[in-house]
Amino acid sequence: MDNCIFCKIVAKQIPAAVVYEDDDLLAFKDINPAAPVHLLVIPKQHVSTLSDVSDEHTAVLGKMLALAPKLAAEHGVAVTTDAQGKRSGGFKTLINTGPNGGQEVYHLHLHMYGGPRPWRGLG
Ligand code: DGP
Repeated sequence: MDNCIFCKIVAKQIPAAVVYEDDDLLAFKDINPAAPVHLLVIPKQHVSTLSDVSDEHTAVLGKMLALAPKLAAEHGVAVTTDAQGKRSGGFKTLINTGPNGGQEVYHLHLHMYGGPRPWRGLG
């Protein structure tokens, strides 16, 4: 898609700190991180928003979500449970959709936030 910044990252026309790539997905570090770990997972195929997905996108959406805990483990922010059963760590996933959803880049992306709090502007 012309003039889509994330399509340009997929095409390696502009640089990004890529942390994962396969035939369908790319994941890279957010340029303006709101948390110690802030990654973006995108489909390589251009889809503007979550409102634009259809049944053909179900598999890639599932892959995006399933990648998040793998990235969390690789970046040290997975949920862990101690011998007493107390959980620590963990991460947040978020998809902003449209103007009221706070979406700024119109190429579907899943935010993955983690690491020690506080995080900027996130609950
Ligand atoms: P959203 O508001 O959900 O559309 O968030 C878009 C995110 O994309 C925002 O956190 C900043 C990030 N971003 C924007 N442009 C670039 C870029 O050129 N490179 C990288 N790595 N991230 C970008």
